[in-house]
Amino acid sequence: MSTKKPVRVAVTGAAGRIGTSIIFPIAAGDVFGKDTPVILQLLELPDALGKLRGVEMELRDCAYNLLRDVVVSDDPNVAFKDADALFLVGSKPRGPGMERADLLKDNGKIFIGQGKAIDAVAADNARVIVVGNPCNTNAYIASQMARRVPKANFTAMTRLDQNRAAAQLAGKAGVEVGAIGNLAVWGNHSPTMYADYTHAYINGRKVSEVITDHEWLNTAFLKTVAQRGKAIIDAQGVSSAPSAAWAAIDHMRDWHHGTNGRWVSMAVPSDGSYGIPEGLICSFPCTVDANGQYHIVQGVELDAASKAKVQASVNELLEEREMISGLLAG
Ligand code: NAX
Repeated sequence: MSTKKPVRVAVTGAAGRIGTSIIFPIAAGDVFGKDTPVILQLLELPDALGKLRGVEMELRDCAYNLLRDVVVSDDPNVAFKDADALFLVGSKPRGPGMERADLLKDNGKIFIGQGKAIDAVAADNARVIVVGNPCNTNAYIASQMARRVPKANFTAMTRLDQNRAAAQLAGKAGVEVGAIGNLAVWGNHSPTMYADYTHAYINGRKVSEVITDHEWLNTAFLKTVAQRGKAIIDAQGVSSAPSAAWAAIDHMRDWHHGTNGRWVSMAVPSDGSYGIPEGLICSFPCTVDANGQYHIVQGVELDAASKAKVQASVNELLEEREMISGLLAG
């Protein structure tokens, strides 16, 4: 039996499609390591607690060696208590005819409450990944509630966009996905995000040397990645869940264990790098050091076309921030 201190992991929306897909690999040791016990602290809306009890039974029935306990609650102050890592997945979906501004405001209220609860009861160095959309701005809202937990610990997920882009490039080049490096997603997790392949390599060679169909790279590739969420909904009638859950696991695992110089896309509070306004939660290429500290990769030369794409996505983030400014002031 491992004598390591268990990692307390909170997951919101845990009875939902992504939440359910996240918690089993966490309990199996896929995020914090095969020698690290975990305690899962699951949050749901009151109406979904019955369903969550069923998920809890299944979790226990997997008899995971590393799973020390499961806490189920509809109260963030209970589910987030002493949490070391938090996956904020639960949020209100966009309904038919709903304006983006309304969605931002409705979700903003959730993330104000959850941000306050994190600051009140989570571990001092709690690490947060927001998956629930609009995830960058939801993470920004939660980060603004933090007084004790560092704001830098509030991140949002763009790893799914990176994984989608890597899979497309690998498929086109006929190589395994692990051959792709230095792929960077910039901006907002929305169709405006920019999957920048111009610095990426395939088995050490520039992407544009290996994939000579530059027309594909600059049109179909970028469009496929940007529109992938919609394509999945069109095909299966529901949004991506297993791939989103796996991307969240990739994000937290890399943040925990480090990336050994490998670039990973994370939406993190801007420190002003690349002229992106400070505090805005924007996707950058990052590396994570052996102490689990992430760093925005510096010195990436963006050509004029890349700069314009990044700026368009940053402008969308600024608009979203403007739309919720009243909530934060109130
Ligand atoms: P589901 O509707 O299956 O599950 C959401 C769950 O969250 C529900 O069980 C609901 O009861 C719960 N919930 C809602 N408000 C809550 C609150 N205040 N506290 C606790 N639980 C709450 O949706 P699912 O497919 O799991 O998607 C979850 C979120 O991920 C959505 O916002 C979705 O848009 C977002 N996504 C984000 C992606 C990303 O790359 N960042 C990609 C996939 C996905 O679209």
